[in-house]
Amino acid sequence: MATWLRRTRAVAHYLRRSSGRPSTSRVVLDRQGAPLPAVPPLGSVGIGGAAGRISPAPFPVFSAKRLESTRAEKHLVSVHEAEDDDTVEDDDDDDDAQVLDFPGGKVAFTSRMQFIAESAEERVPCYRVLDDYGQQIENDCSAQVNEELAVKMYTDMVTLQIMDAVFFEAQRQGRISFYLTSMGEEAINIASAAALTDDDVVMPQYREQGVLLWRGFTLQEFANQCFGNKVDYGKGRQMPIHYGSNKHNYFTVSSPIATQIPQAVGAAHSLKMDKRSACVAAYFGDGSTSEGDFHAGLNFAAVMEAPVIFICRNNGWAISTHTREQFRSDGIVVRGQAYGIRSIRVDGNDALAVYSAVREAREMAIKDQMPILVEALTYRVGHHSTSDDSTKYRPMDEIEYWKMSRNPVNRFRKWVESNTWWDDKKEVELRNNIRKQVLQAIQTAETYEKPPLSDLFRDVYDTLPSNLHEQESQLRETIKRHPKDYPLDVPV
Ligand SMILES: Cc1ncc(C[n+]2csc(CCOP(=O)(O)OP(=O)(O)O)c2C)c(N)n1
Repeated sequence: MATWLRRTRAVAHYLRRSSGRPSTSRVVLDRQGAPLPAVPPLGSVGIGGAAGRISPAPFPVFSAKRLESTRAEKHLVSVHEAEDDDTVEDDDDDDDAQVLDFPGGKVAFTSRMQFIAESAEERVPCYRVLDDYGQQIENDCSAQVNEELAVKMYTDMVTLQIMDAVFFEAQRQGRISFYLTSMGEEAINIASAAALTDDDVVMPQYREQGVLLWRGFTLQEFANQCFGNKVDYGKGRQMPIHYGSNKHNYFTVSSPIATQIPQAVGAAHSLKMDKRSACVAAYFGDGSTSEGDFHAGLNFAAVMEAPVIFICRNNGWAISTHTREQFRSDGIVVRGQAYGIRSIRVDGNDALAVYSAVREAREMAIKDQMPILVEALTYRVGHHSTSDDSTKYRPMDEIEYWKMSRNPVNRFRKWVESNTWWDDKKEVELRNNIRKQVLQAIQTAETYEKPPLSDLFRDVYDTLPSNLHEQESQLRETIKRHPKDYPLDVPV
């Protein structure tokens, strides 16, 4: 067998040489899609070779640039070619040195039957910069977070906390129909947003209101959306918390989970075609990774080499489904490599770690035109939404532990304070001030009228089609017949 394989290879190698083709027929394209100089055949460069003179490939260009994730293939190429050059000693019994020239890359043979283990010996470690007490572990932290940035990050984390708490109460008082907090995930929200630029497109799931806050969406705009009043950009046609803003490059939240993932890849591919110096940040939870869209999206991104950062908030729970019931892999991070995507696991409750990981991810996504996966480990401290009571399916002490001991806002505050950029006086002033602003925003939002009934049927088609005309008339008839069943504050 070994002899037959070697002979076959020798014939193929002879044919390649006599046709003048290099033994590596793959052509590499640069980032602009132009072919890079062909890799010369071994032995053609150097003393007496064609050093510095690389002739263009005499055959069509088929394949594109390869990612680092396929570097194993390159390794095998060198083994194979070294053999072709007869620099490797012959050994009839050495099947291990032989390779299968398979579409997509050469694969080494082995005579050892070995299944790949279902999990690695050790879990992928979690990158962090701050210890549990908010002290910086490494002094040479790659993230250059100066006073101005640190204070803005901290104040936005506090604003997010207060907005969530007050809006949650507003729902309990019956003033809005629904709300969903990001409690416990303030660091992922704000620090990842801080690491992006406004040109980067955000495709949110629904627990990323802090990203929009960071970009300048005002408390009033948040309140208008939740109250569905006539100045809400969605004209009251979405449930509360389905924010969106063209101005802030933030796609509207859509409830079916994971749909944003393949969409993000498409958007990233379009940024690539337009040669824009920007990427897409797609946010999602651990539960979303059980959707087919997650897998389709990651594979699509890897193959298209799309500049997208997948930011997975692994918060332990998908409503009442624990991650143990969701997957058996070592979280999400290991799946990146399976799809050929560079990936990192980061402490999602460490604002500095999230900031530096996402900043680096952005740099690589844009410079190297490739997708990156960031798995941020965190915990959903709040209920899933106002429609949920999480104490029914998880222990109170688990919630308390994450709320108190692993609180990302307190931890970041300790670091900001240790730099003498923050103190108790500023803290009290900030919290009072933000609370007043949120309450004011709610009061103002309540004073606006609701959007008119006709808005329900507009904005999808240029001219209203007959079936929507019919539905509108039917609705008006029904309201006339049952006036008590419809809200009085919607202008008919
Ligand atoms: C396609 C689809 N299936 C199911 C649901 C119901 N659902 C809403 S949120 C949610 C849990 C999502 O969990 P995760 O992605 O971990 O995000 P988290 O809420 O923890 O932030 C589910 C199953 C949905 N909205 N869309």
